Amino acid sequence: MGNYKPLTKQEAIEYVRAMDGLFSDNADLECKEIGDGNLNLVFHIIDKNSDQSIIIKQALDHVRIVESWPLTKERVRFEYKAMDIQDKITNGMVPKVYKYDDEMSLIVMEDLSDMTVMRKGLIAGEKYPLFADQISTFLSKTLFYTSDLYMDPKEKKERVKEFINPELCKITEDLVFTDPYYDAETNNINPELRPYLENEFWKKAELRKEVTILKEKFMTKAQSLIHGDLHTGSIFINQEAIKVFDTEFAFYGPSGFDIGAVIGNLILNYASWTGKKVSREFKNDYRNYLLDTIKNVWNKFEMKFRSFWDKDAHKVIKTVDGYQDAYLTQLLQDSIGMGGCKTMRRCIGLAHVEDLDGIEDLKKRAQAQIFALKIGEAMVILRKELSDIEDFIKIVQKITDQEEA
Ligand code: SR1
Ligand code: MG
Repeated sequence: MGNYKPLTKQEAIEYVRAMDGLFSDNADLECKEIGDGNLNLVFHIIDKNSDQSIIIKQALDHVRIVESWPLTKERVRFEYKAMDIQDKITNGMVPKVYKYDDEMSLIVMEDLSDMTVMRKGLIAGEKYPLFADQISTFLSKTLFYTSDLYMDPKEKKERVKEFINPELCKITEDLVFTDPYYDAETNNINPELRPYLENEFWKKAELRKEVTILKEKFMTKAQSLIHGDLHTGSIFINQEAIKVFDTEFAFYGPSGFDIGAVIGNLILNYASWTGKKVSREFKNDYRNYLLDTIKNVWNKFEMKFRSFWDKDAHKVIKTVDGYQDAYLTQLLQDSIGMGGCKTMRRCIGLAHVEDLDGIEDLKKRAQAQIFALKIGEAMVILRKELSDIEDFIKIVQKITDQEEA
């Protein structure tokens, strides 16, 4: 890592100019630093002559949003390796990589800015009818084909070793599974939400216990190679396709964490409409769309996962009566429970989401946050009672009816 230095915009241009075959010699390159995430630098470089463009993502040696928080740059290696595996398994559902530079801790990759970051699309009230089918393909393929159901056990354990990603896991252990459930210093709290947290939320001993049980599962269940941060800000989308990016949190963890991230982030958007100036008709229609999407994500995921199992699982696994059903019920419960934690952390913890923080009136924001917290809590507490996704949808509808009454 001897020659590492964070690039300036000019150095980013020089870097890609020196890459063979990327831009032509007479390219008129312009660079903008467009990183709006929590951790990294992101350079967008365009050739004004041809409109051809690329992205450089470079790790800093600290958390971008908290300069005093050091972080190893090796996360780029995890991201690159996981992208490579996901690319092969899903046949191109991640951005194309043009170069990985270990020394500079950067990846040069396909520019997908003609697509939309899904979170922004949902905030704008866009609908994506193909999303459930697309993300269920990504999830079922990556989670099945990296698991012990399919892989040679020795190779799988090599992979587990290769993907030991302690620093990024620690961020999740703290920010998703620990800090939001007490008055931790790292939390980022809307003052209008604080009374609810102090008087009610932080007194919920059962909730804190169940979240800690899920945290243990996150720390110990090396089930599949998971993306590790699959929120709607990690998905580029348009009406035809999705591309999943930002894989630096990848490690061998519980499959339900990825499925839960998708569901939890759809729930965050669902809750956010409480604080927005939209008609009741729009709100109901859009919320129904979000619940249908959640239902379809799970049902399509389950159908595809079962078909991969029937086709490609180890022979002996296929002969165990009832194992497939038991596996999928457990996975549904893990997904909803972990999705609940992902929902709650974005209301209280360090890193929030624009769906809720875009509500400027802090009282209204608190109302939407409390609604999200109630759904998140139910996801954790009631997860063990779920036998299909319809059970979960009914829980959300019930909490919504109480909210609207
Ligand atoms: C300090 S990093 C905060 C969050 O940003 C990433 O997107 C992850 O969600 C992480 O928890
Ligand atoms: Mg990220």
